[in-house]
Parts: sequence; C-alpha cells; structure tokens
Amino acid sequence: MRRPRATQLAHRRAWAAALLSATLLAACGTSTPTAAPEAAPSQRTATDRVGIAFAHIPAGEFLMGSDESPSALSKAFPHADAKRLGEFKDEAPVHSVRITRDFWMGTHEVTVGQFREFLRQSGYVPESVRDGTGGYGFNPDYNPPNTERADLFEGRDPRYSWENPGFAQTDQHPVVNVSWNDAVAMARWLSQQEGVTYRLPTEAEWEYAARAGTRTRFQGGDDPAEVLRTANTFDSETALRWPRWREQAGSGSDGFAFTAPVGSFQPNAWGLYDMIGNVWEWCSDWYGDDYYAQSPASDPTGPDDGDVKVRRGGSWHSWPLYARTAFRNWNSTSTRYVLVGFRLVREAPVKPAH
Ligand SMILES: [Ca+2]
Ligand SMILES: [Ca+2]
Repeated sequence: MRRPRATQLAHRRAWAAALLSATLLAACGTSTPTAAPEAAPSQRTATDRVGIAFAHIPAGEFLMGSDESPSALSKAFPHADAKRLGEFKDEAPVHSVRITRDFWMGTHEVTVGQFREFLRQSGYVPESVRDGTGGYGFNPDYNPPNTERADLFEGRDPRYSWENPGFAQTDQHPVVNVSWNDAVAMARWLSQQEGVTYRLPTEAEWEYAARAGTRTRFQGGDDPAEVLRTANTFDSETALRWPRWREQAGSGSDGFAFTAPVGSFQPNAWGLYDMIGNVWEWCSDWYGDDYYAQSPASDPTGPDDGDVKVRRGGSWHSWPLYARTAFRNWNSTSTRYVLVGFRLVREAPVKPAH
C-alpha cells in the first residue's frame, strides 16, 4: 500500500511509539490484567476542557471488513451455533479504504467523569433524563437465569441513567446509557467552546484506528483466547451472572465482570485503549448492511440516511465472537443502554502535554 511520504513518516513514528510501549510493558513484567502504561511520549497529547487525551492517527490506507466464511469461524468458535455464524455478511466484501486526512482519536472511551464535566459546564440534560424514560440497569432479580429470558438488564426505567447503570462506576469508568444524540451533543459543545471540530468517528475511521495496521480478528491475533489479554469482554466472571452463556465466554477471567476503568488493558499499536470491549462505541454513520459493496474508496461516511447508527467494538458483555474488530452493530439515535458509550475524534492537532 502506497502512502504519501509525510504519512509514511507519521506511520514510522507511530510504530516506533508502539515499540517503545511494548518495551515498557515487557520491562515492567506486566501480566494481565494490570494497568497499562500511558501512551508513548510521541503520542501523548494535551487534553481538551473536559480532560480527554487524543492520539494522532495519520492518514493512510487499510483493508476494511472481513470475508471469513462460517466454516472458518466455526473452527475458531466451536460453541457458536450455525445461525449466528451466518449473520456476518455485512462485514464483506473486504475493501480498500483510504483515509485522506490525519485525525486525532480519543485515547480512551469518554469517562463518567468527563461526561459529568460536560454536563456541568454546558447545562446539557442527557436524553434519558430529558424524556423521563430513563436508561437501563443491571438488576440480578430481573428475569434471573432460571427464567426463559434470563435478561438481567432492566429498563427503560427512570432510576437508571448515565449515573446509574445498576453496577458500580467511578469517574474513571466509561460512561454508558448515553444515546448517539448525547454523544453528538457533547462533540458539538466542545467544538463551540474550542473552535475546533470534535465529532464521532466515521465507521471507517473507527476500524482504521482499531486495526492500527493489523488484519487479524482481534487486536493481538486470531486466537479467541487472546481477547482476555487485551480487552474487557464477557469472561468467566461475567458468566457467573449469565451462566446460560458460559460456553460462549472467554475461557478465563479478564478481571472485570462489568465495565473496567478505561485504560486497564494494553493499548493497540497506535496508543488507543479499549477499542475492543469495555463499551460499544457510537460512530457517526448510518448503518447499511450492503454498504461495503458500494462505499467510496476515500473517506466513506456511510449511507445518506438510515434507521440506525453504527456502534463498534463490542463491550464487557460481548462474547469473543462479537469482539472481532470487523464486527458491526447498530442502534437507534435515542438508544441508551448499559453496554454503549463512545469516544470522540478531534480534527486538529493538540498542543504538546505539559
Ligand atoms: Ca470482563
Ligand atoms: Ca470500547
């Protein structure tokens, strides 16, 4: 893949930063799960007015999507039923996408503390509060495992919101129960305050940044067992609450039954944490199941309209099958849920950290 000279240089810097990061990890004798080091120095950035750090993502080209056959997936995910394995046609065809402009991606999912600060400074009222219907929450007594639904997520209910998803969240955890509209409102407010465009990533930008030069199923390779090491997903501890799905879980513990404080796992090669797992991340695009067959080769932004918006990356409640980097999912713009959050893109450089 050819890249303009400047972006080749930027890529070399990014990879050098990744190597440094890996070296630091090795030197620390890090085992999983532990706190990961901060982003390597060349990628550390100053923060905006609510405290979000951004990593420089250089322009470039990548192969987007997956064309793995159901039979190939069934070998890797022997407990998945055949119907599920046939549901990934929207990931194909694999196609080359060119991102023509550098951008700056939030190194972490937006946290509870950052969202709180946005609300405090802006006066914005989240959709779940404004419309009075609330959000969703974990309730172990709601359709417990011995019932047909075995659904422990209760809602909508006004007692659940971004502040209360039914499990413990500190200001360092990723905010959930935030709608696409809430995420866009925060981006617009930041843009107005700082005179720089903040927005959600496009689906293509999201996958480009999540892949960070890889073509593997997951951040660290193709083996589903790898997910426990690099992402907070549905593991053996989550399965204690949802025993029916134990077989679909990772085969061990990643240390977190619910959300994890952002940055609890290793970053990817471009200094981004939790792109996979922890919470789903809203993208700006409308979802189109056949979009990859017709999307433009440069800077695709999704179908012109649609019913639902894309979310990507899986969550703390996703089985490894759904923590594949290529997996696509969606919700309406007003959906608020215990598994869905977001991260922001900034369109301009940030000042060096001090
Ligand atoms: Ca977990
Ligand atoms: Ca995530």
